[in-house]
Amino acid sequence: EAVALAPGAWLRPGFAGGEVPSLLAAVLAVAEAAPFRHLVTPGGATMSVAMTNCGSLGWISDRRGYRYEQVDPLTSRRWPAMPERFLQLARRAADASGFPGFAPDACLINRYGPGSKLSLHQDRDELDLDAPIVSVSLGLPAVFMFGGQARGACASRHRLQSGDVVVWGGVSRLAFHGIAPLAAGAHGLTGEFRYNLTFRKVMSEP
Ligand code: MD5
Ligand code: FE
Repeated sequence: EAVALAPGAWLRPGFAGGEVPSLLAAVLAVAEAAPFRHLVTPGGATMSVAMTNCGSLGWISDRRGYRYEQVDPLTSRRWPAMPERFLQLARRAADASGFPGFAPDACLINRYGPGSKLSLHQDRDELDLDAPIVSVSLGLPAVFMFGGQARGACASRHRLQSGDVVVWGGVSRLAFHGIAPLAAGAHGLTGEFRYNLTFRKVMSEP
């Protein structure tokens, strides 16, 4: 049932299938307290993906750089708590993929509209690089681009559909990756959007 995309990277098609409606409801509740916004990169470009966070830390970007913050700069309040169902799902997926006891302290929520994309990048703003990243796709499908260990060429492409979960650990934790521009469409639950939850362990245990 699980597909190895690369060493340490496990695609679990439909792993969150039955939970998609309740996960979406939780996403919308988070966004009421911490609205989706288009962040600006250090280079001054506005990202096409809209983002928010839940958990004790949230990922942000501005002219000063990329980092995790305890306080949402838009609301000046702490990020909303991570819903219990988010934690349970992320832990269950990590357990099934050989990363027992995953305890994420951050969940970045990405919202893709028509044409939104994420250029090839690495996720390396986290202090704990031994923990995996768990990603959950909701709504419209997207094309995931996997670039491997070197910047530049895209090594493989995979379609990610609603309810799919990917666990990125081991040597894949620092692989280059991105999302191709979202094709316009209409999903029964999310309309014109794709949402992606990425669960991260930012702080290393003392
Ligand atoms: C997405 N989000 O579909 C993706 C899913 C992000 C991001 O890339 O940074 O928000 S997470 C994909 C991921 C994470 C860590 C490692 C690798 C892929 N990888 O090794 O390819 O919105
Ligand atoms: Fe990423």
